[in-house]
Amino acid sequence: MDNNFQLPNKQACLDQLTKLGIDYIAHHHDPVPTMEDVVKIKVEEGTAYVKNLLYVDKKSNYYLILANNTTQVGKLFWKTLGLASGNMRLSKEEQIAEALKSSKGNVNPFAVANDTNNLVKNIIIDEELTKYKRLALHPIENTTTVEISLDDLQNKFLKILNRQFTVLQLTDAAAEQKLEQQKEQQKEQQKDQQKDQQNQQTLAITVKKSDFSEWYQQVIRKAELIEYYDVSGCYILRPWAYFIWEQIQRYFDDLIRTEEVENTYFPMFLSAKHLNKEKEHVEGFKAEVAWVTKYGESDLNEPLAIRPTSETIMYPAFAKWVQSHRDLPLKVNQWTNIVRWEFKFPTPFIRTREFLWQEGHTAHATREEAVKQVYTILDFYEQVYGELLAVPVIKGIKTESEKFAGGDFTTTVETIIPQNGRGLQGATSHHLGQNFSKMFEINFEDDKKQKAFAWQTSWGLTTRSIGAMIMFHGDDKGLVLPPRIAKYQIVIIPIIHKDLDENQLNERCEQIRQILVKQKLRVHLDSRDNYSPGWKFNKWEQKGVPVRLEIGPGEFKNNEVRVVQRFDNKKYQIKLEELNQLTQILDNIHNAMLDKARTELNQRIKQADNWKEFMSQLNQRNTILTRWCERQECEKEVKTKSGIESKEKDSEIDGQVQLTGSAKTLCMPLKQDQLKEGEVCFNCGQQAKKYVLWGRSY
Ligand code: 87F
Repeated sequence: MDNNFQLPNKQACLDQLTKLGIDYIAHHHDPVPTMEDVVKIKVEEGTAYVKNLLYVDKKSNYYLILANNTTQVGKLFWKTLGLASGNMRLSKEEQIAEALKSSKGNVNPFAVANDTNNLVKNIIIDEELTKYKRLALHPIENTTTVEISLDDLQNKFLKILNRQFTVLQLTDAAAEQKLEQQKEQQKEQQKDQQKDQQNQQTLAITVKKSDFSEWYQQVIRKAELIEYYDVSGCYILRPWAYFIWEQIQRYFDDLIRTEEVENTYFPMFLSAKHLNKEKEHVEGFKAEVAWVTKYGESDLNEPLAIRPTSETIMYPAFAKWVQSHRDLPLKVNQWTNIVRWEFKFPTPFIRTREFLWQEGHTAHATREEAVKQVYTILDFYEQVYGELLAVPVIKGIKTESEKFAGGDFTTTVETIIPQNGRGLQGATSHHLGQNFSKMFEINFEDDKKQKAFAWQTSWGLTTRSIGAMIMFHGDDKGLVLPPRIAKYQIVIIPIIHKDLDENQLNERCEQIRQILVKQKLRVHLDSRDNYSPGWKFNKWEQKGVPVRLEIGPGEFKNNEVRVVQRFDNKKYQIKLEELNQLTQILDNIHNAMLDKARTELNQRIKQADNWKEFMSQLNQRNTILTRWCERQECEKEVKTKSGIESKEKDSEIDGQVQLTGSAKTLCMPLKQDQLKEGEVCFNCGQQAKKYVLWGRSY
């Protein structure tokens, strides 16, 4: 018998069935392209409606599946075939044509006769179908249905084509169900996780600011400033925090540009030889220097230090650049990261092993010029803190024991964290004298052709400043940002209401946003519809956005917005025509925040005339301004004695061990009251020379 026939149409197929001696019942009807149509055709008792599915994998192997109408082809089925269900696709029109010379809605087992290229690798029969007397199938075209037995299909039709089929259980109902359940469970879990994450973000801070160190940890994470990292003492600065740093950079760059300081970049590595060039000043810091000792699997010939500061990196180049007095002043600044491997307990922003800073270095022809530079920069630092971060500082000079050992004198901006009365060094500006220029031979010919050493300054401000700002202004609800550093100064929140058309409301909000953007304000419209207004209020409060604008039905109707100020929770309406007041409102907020902070700082400064008063104030978490003899031995004695007598021992403070209970000098404030004849040091009774501020410190 001819076993190499093709079946181009219905008639050829029916003829072939007769030829093969297959006993069939035929029904002629309109086309039935879908199973919905198919089941409407009346068939004999015990005849199964058959779903014909042609699958194809990525390698163009075809799988023809004859399934009972009610059977779902499960994922497990492909697994039992040793195939990945993910690779299987139902064939498209062109593929059906390619394999079976047939079309969608006309897939049937007779068309296998047309698969002359043997693309159909497997014909699979649903085990369910073995329970039926006959199968209802289309002879090539779906305008006819024939009922034939599975046996005939197998032994008379497919056999002659040299094709075999496999009977398989297409679904393991129980297993499939389990799989479905697992999927459902996974979905639920994912949902829960998402919710958890949302909650994590919005869930209120669980402690009050009075529980200070726990509060701080929660604020920096919930405000999305910091993410933890798996190297101790290193933290991820998230965009919300990095924006603040960028604002500081912009502001300070503008200031130093007025002084003709130029930005630059020096390498981060330095050799031991370089580092030790100026041994004296490095000695005290040596333990904190981090080294690179390997590349790949090999040792470096010469280990390289990672910059802890850049004096010894920069000054050899300075020596080359400075030849004549005309090369002076030389003023450079760089924004970099710094690594100091500290072993004290780390606190994000405040004390970290890697941090960001700017370091400025200048060289001048005269001492006066250098000293002037030192104080100009100190003023700039005061401005960064006051004008940008709304943090008040005290300008002062470090005592001999607290100054940068490499320099002549160190000026500083100090602040005091009101919550615990701890001093925090905000930035330092050093007069280096000629110490480094002599060491590195930074010299020049002066106008009288005499060789002279340059007078130098160096100064630095770090990401610690952000920590001070958080500590000052944050409250029980979270972060409170002063407007000039906030990524979003204003957030607009539409309050959807049934009496208000949502599109109109959103349009109004967008108009308001645009008006404010034109005023150069940083505005965000939070129109997400998957969060409630209440959720958004909390979220943006936690992140510290200075002003929230609410627009609900009342505001919409009256052409108003509701203003809510973050720092004092003041709420009021303003008219749309008054939106231009917002710049002023933000300025007022800044000023009010700074005023409040200054009051709080001042409350932490007490005076003491004797030891008893001194210790009493220290134990009430204050800093203390005293008359002082300016002797280093006396300073040391105060430090030791206060440590011993301190009620707050190391381990008790804020639940952290990093801070000592002893008091040290923070600075000698630039603003000094005149000392009167005969006034003496609070500690030793010798003649007083200066007022000095003492405190526990970070
Ligand atoms: C740690 C390791 C090695 C501070 C260090 O303040 C060296 C040092 O020299 C070090 N920690 N210092 C003092 C940095 C002085 C000075 N440098 C320029 C500044 C501001 C920027």
